[in-house]
Amino acid sequence: MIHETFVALDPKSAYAQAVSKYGHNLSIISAKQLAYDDGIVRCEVIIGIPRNIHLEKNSEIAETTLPKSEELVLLEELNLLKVQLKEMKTDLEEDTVQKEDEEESIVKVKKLFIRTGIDANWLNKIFLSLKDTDIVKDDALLVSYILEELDEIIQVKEESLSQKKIVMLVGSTGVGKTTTIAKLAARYAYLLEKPYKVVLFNLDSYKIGAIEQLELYADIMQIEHHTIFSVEEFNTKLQELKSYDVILVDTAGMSPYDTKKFIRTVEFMNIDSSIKIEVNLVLPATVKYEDMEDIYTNFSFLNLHSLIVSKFDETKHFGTLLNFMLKYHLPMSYFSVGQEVPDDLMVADKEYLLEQFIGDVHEE
Ligand SMILES: Nc1nc2c(ncn2[C@@H]2O[C@H](COP(=O)(O)OP(=O)(O)OP(=O)(O)O)[C@@H](O)[C@H]2O)c(=O)[nH]1
Ligand SMILES: [Mg+2]
Repeated sequence: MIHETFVALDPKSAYAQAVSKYGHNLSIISAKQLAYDDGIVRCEVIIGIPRNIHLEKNSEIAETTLPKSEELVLLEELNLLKVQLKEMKTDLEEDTVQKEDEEESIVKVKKLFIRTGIDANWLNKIFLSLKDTDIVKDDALLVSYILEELDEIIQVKEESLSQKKIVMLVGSTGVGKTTTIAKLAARYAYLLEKPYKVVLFNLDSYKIGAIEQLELYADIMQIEHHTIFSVEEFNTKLQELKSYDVILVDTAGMSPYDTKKFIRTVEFMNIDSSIKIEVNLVLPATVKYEDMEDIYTNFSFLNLHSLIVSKFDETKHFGTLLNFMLKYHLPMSYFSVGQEVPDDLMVADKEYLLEQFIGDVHEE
């Protein structure tokens, strides 16, 4: 692993620079804010890059900085044109499939699925791949095929408590982090085949009442809990509570644009702990399509391990949620299906999600 520092006005932009240079297979080593001599506060993020990728990219950069001959410039332009032509061809082909072989079943099935908010481009690609097959002639077959494709792409992270771990919940404000963490605490401590030793940490000292909210749940369930105010305290407590099986960490709700809170969370994540930290993004099933991308880009900065879908009971429309999974491939771990602690929690289940979705597809 090679370390390289990226500097920007916020951690997200610094991370974006690293991604555009080296791709997605990166680790965040640390992040800090510094006031520069020009009076501007900048964020320095140290990124870990796999050695081979670092070497490959830097030799590419060295090559591209050499003066180019006219011939080379022409060749590059030609290649660019080729790519553009190919894209135009694909678009044309997709259009043709839509217009010409819009057999009745395609038109019908497409209409059903588009109504749910599922990505039309993704659907068109499926229809294109099925061109000239019998599947496109039959509504039921076509619907099953699309569901199978969804089933293949959606990933589930199995529940595993075989190793000690720190489970941290992050997400936008009010999505259900604290409620879900209380449900998880009860599940791990009392509801599985074997009781696990669970402790709750609260990093949220921003919100009025946040400490009391988690304390109340913890007291009722008789689960040890601590409010943590600094990284040092986090480290000390982790050492003291080494014998616990699961350390559940609640964090403050963060708007995806709240740089300060992101940096603070990264500091907690970067402690030198021998115990694995799993960061779970809590995302409501009611997520708006327009917000989806910002949420993912900003929270993915925290090296997400899995997705907890909250407020599953508050909607019957799962198209946007499925788009999120199709696009970002983040495996889901739990569904929060109501306000009741500890009952309203389910281990994530693809079949259940797809059943709910198909209900939405067929709703008149
Ligand atoms: N219907 C429904 N309500 C939920 C669910 N999960 C949480 N809630 C409710 O959503 C509200 C906010 O829940 P919290 O757990 O406080 O959310 P949070 O993410 O911790 O909020 P902040 O700490 O302020 O960011 C509460 O009224 C919860 O009872 C769920 O799965 N379904
Ligand atoms: Mg909370």
